[in-house]
Amino acid sequence: MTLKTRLTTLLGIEHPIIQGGMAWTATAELAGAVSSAGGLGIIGAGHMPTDLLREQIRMAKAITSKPFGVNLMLLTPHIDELVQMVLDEHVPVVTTGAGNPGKYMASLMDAGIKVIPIVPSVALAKRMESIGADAVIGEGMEAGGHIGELTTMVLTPQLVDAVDIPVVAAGGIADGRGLAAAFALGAEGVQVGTRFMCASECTIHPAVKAEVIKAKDRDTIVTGRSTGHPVRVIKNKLAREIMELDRDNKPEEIEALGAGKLALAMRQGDTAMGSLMAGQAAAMVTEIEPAAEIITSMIAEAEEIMRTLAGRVGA
Ligand code: TUI
Repeated sequence: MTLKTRLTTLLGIEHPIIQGGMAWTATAELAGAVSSAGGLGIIGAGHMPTDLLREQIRMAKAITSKPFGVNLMLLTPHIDELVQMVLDEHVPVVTTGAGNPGKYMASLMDAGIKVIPIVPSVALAKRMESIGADAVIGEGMEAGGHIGELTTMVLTPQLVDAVDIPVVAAGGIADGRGLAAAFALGAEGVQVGTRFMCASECTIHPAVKAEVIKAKDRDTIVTGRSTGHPVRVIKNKLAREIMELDRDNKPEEIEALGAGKLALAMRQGDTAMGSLMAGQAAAMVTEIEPAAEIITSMIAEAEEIMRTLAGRVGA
């Protein structure tokens, strides 16, 4: 048994696993390792300056001959410039987050780039399909970082019913059980973020990897609801301060306090005052291991589950 779907065919990849495009976290080293291992590696552009993202794209091309992608975070002020550079560099795949990529869809498609928007709702998925998206990633609120309202369990099947393009499930998926469950819901692939934070090739500060490994079931919380951009993080001093501002309904102060804090965590290793964006699945991440191990073990485990379940049917 192999896990081939319309998604693996669309992207020309071996395994239906997309790595989350985490800002300040998903660098060329990680993306290259994931793509080389047969998944789809993604460079997280976040607020990266255009020249730095270009360098990252070229580094990924040097690391792997396989397809990889870039995640464009649509709230970034210089997004127009990033899109132009991604077009110039002929990046094979673009995923988008934190907004509606409608404005960029035609130019990306014309350049032959596969576009896979991340969506938190059925309505946005339908809109994306209607303007030519190649697939959608439905991200449940179990995920880390900026999230929507729905859980992966209820969002995924509704997306599968609503659109004809492939649906990728994201949020809370960190092992082969999650992968098999996503397939049961009708998804044709998964996006995995938090577990790849602890890939050996992930260049985030080791102190953050230690926090992910230490995290237990209730150690992430959603902060910043009052800003309209709720963000899931591992609880720390910063998160508690933001929660307090949330309670007092002070969104401007949250924006000010939050600025630069993701880089402070991921690059500097400040686990107290940095933003430890990670999903609920942090509780299921127990070790640092190569990206290839993560992928092959997830696939083997999912295949074993599917074989077992198939054997049970009619028994
Ligand atoms: O984008 C993410 N996760 C992120 S982005 C990020 S950087 C950031 N930092 C502080 C505040 C806000 C962002 C950290 N983590 N995941 C994909 C995702 N996209 N989740 C939810 C959405 C989304 C939300 C609304 C996508 C589209 C959308 O559309 C609204 C509209 O315009 O219809």
